[in-house]
Amino acid sequence: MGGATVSPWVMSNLSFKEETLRRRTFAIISHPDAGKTTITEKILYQGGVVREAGEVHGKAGSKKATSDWMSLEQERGVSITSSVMQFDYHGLRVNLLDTPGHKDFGEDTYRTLVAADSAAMLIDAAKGVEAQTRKLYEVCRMKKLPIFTFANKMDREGKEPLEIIDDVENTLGVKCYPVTWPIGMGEEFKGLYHRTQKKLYLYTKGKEEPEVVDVTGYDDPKISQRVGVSYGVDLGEKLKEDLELLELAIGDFHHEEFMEGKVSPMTFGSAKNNWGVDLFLDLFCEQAPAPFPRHSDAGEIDPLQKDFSGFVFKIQANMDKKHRDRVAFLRICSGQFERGMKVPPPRLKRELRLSYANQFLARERETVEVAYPGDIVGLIDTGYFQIGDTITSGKNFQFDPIPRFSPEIFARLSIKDPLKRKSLQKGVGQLAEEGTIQLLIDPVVGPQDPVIGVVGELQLEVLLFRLNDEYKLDAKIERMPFSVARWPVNEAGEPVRSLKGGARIFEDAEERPVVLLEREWDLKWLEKENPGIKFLISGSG
Ligand SMILES: Nc1nc2c(ncn2[C@@H]2O[C@H](COP(=O)(O)OP(=O)(O)OP(=O)(O)O)[C@@H](O)[C@H]2O)c(=O)[nH]1
Ligand SMILES: [Mg+2]
Repeated sequence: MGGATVSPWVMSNLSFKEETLRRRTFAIISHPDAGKTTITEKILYQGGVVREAGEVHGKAGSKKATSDWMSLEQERGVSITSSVMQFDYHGLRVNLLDTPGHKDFGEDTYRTLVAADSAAMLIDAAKGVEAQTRKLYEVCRMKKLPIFTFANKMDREGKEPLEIIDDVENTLGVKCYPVTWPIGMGEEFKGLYHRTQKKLYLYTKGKEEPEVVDVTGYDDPKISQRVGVSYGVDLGEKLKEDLELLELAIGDFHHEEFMEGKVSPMTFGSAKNNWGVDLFLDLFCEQAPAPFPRHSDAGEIDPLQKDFSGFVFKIQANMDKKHRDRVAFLRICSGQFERGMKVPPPRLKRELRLSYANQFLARERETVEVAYPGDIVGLIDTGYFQIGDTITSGKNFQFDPIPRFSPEIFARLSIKDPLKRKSLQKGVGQLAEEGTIQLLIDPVVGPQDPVIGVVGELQLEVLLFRLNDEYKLDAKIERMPFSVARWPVNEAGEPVRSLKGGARIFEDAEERPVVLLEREWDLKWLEKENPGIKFLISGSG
C-alpha cells in the first residue's frame, strides 16, 4: 500500500453549512484499463494523502495501488470493487470513488455512481470512447450527473485531439469544452497549452514537475520556439491551427450547461507520468458541484436540512481479514452525522446506535466523529443494513431505490471435506450480503451445496479466489444450465411458491421463491401458463 499517512480528518471550526458546501464527491468511470486506478493514485498523491503514488501493475515487492486493496486486485492489476477515499484540496473536502471498469463488476460501479455528485470519465486517447464507457456515461446521464472528461495516455501514439472530441461528441452526444490542449503525442508529447490561464506546461520524460511558461495566447510565436518540430510538423503552428478550428466550433463555457450534462469540461494528460493531473484537479475544484438535493418518496431532500439522512450503497465483507468485519458504506445526504447518534434502523423496531463509523482511504480507516452531506462513511455492521437502505434521524422516508442486476450465470458450489460445509455456507452467505452474488438454495438438496447466481463470469472467479483467500476454503463450482432468474409474486406482491409448468423453484437468502430458467423463451411460456403472476427481476422489487 502506498503509505497512507496524512490524515484529512481533523475537527474544523467551520459551520455545518460551510462544511457541507465544501464537499465534492465524485466517481471515476471508464472502460477497463483506461487508467482510473492510476489517476486515482496520482490524485491522492497531489492531495497529499499518499507520499508515494503506487503502481497498478506493481511487480512483487513494489508499490501497490492504494485503491486496489483486495489481494486479487493487486495480483492482477484489475479493479474488482469500488473504493472510497477522502482528502482535502484547495480548501475542499473531496470524496473520490474509484470504480471497476469491467462489465462483470458493473453493478458495483452503477451503485457507486448513485453515491456521487459528479463523475470524471477517462478516455484512452488511442482507443477513443469504448463500449463500457458509453454504458456508464448513459447511467450518468440518467442520474443527471455532471461529467468531466480526461483524455489519458497522451504519452502514447493515439488519436488527434480533435478526433477524440469528435468521437466523444458523436458517440455520447455531449459537447466537450477543452481547457487544456495537447502539443504533440507519444514520444513527441511536449506538453499542454492551458487555454484560460494562457500558459504552457512543458513536460520532460522521467520528471513530473512541468516547466511553466507564460504566453500571450495560442498564437504566441514563443510557443513554436519552445516546442519545436516533430516529424516535419511545426508543433506551434499545429497548435494554432487546432485551436483556431476549436474556437470556431465551441462557444463560451456555461456552468449551467455543465450541470445539465450538455457540456463536459475536458483536459488532457498522462496519468502514469502524472502530467496534467493537477490541471484536471484544479478544473475539478473550480467546477464540481457541492452536494445537491436528492430525490426521495418524500420529495427533494435538501443537504442543508438539519435532519440527518443517508443511504447504504455498498456492503463489503472482510475488509480486514483479521476481524472478519462487514462494512456498510453510507452516503450522507442531509444533516450532520455524529458518532453514537441514534437512528431508527430500517426494517427493525429497535433503535440503532451508529457507534463504529469510519472514514476510508481504501482499506486504511480512521474513526469518524462527525461527517457532513457528501461524505461517505463506513459503518461497521453486524448485519443490520442492506444495500438501498435509507437511514434517517427524522421522519421516515426512502431515497430512490438502487437498481439491482439480475443474475445470468448459475453454478453449484461444493467442497470435498464434509467438515467444511458449514464454513462454506457461512462464507458464501457473508459474501452474498455484499449484493454482487446471489445465494440460492435448492430445496431438494438443502443448504449444503449452495447455488450461486452472478451477472458476469469473472465474478465466479473472484468468488472462488475470495473463499480461498479470506476463508481458506477450496471450493469447486459446477456450472448449471440456467440463464434467467425471476422472483414470482401475485397481484398483491406476495411471493408465489407453486407455479404451473414445472419450473425449478429455488429459494433466495431471504427465503423468497426464485425460478431459474434456461432461456428467456421459457419465461414467456411460464408467463402464459401463469396469468396474473408477475416475474420480478430481483427479490427486492
Ligand atoms: N502509457 C501509459 N499507460 C498508462 C497511463 N495511465 C495508465 N496506464 C496504464 O494502463 C494500465 C491500466 O491502468 P489502470 O489504472 O489499472 O486502469 P483502470 O481503468 O483502473 O482499469 P480497471 O480498474 O481494470 O477498469 C496500467 O498498465 C497503467 O500503468 C498513461 O498515462 N500512459
Ligand atoms: Mg482500476
